[in-house]
Amino acid sequence: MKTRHWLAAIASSAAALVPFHAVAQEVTLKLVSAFPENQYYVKRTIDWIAEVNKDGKGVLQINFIGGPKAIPTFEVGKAVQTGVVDIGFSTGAFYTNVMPEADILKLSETSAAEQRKNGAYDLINKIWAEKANMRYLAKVVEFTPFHLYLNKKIDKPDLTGLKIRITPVYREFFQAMNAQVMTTAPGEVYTALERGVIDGYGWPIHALFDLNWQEKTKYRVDPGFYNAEVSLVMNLDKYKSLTPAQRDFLDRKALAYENQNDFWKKYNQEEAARQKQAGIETISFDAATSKAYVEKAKEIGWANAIKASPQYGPELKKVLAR
Ligand code: 173
Repeated sequence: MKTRHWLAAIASSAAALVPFHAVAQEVTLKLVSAFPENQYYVKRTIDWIAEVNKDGKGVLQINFIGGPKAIPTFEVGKAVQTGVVDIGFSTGAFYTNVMPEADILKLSETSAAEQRKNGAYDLINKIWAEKANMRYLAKVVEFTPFHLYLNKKIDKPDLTGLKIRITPVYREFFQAMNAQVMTTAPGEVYTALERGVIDGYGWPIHALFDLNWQEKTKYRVDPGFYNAEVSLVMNLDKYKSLTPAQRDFLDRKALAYENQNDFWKKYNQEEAARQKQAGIETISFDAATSKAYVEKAKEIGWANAIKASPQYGPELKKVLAR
């Protein structure tokens, strides 16, 4: 009896001496960007990381590893899935090699804020967990249409004879207009334009200037279509290994970043004006053709989503489409 008391006393005083809580509580997560480091997206994310690191002392820190020079654009998803890195800053089109569902988020017509409420965010996390071993932390770019940019003039939505740079975002839509397509990471587009290897490319309304593509771009086709999705995704095992306090902190910081998405509305208007100033002409169709163009993009997008994921395509449509 006496001996056991004595042992217990030693054990508890030893525990008191070792501040194991303090040691275990700070974790450092590695983050890599699938977008080139000179993109404004990445600057915003680096600013967010600085905030996280300022407020997260003793709880959670993020270490920015770099962009596609560290891990190539189309490999970032795999790196997150397997835990080579903890967090990826990417878009679904860049990790369809992990699961086809990734590219379906471009079809969102509901906002990220609405998706937090209508079950979409939970469904996304169910799919991302099951099929990609990922936690979808936050969407940080939205309200941003994609456009077709060209160096040869067209007068109707027909891309016969034109070679167009794509990612999975645009593939089926541009092919339906008879384009010859070529997939490249953003980092390779400038050289492809410069060498005349491509006659155009798909890209959001913004961020041309980040990569100097305005120097090599003559036309933007209006209207835009779909809704660019850029997000922070995390290795699920790592996410689960966080303490409740760390997870809560990270969730709150990611949500705060997502809550700034209205920023893109004004920014996109400014970017369109900047394109005009840089001499990029717009190609527009008549009202009926424009309407059919956008509808066709949507129809092809969902048909392909459901074909690629008969299991989750229809479920996603219910919460993403209007
Ligand atoms: O065109 C692309 O590289 C692409 O798919 C994309 C997706 C979201 C934001 C920016 C680009």
